[in-house]
Amino acid sequence: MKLLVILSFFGITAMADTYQYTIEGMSCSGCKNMIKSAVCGLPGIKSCEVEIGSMKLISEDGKTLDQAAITKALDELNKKNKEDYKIAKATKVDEAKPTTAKHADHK
Ligand SMILES: [Cu+2]
Repeated sequence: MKLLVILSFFGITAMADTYQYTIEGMSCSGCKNMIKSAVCGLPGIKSCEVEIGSMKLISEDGKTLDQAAITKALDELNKKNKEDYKIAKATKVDEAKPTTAKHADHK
């Protein structure tokens, strides 16, 4: 919270934390729905897209994704449903930087 105030003070827009995950053990839309209900409701997540074998999460502005909570949610889901979902890869996605407008060559 303090950090957010400082960032706003300096006029820096607080950015969201975006991650793309590769998930092993998913094979159908049932898996997709289970992971969705286990992960998408976690606090601090603004956008949650789950596909078979992957998911993309975006935090609320100025917050970071709680990776431990996400892993824990999957672990609990595995235990409850005897599944074996596992995050094989987590890649931080850089926010699209504002593209400097390139002037088209008018000839
Ligand atoms: Cu399935």
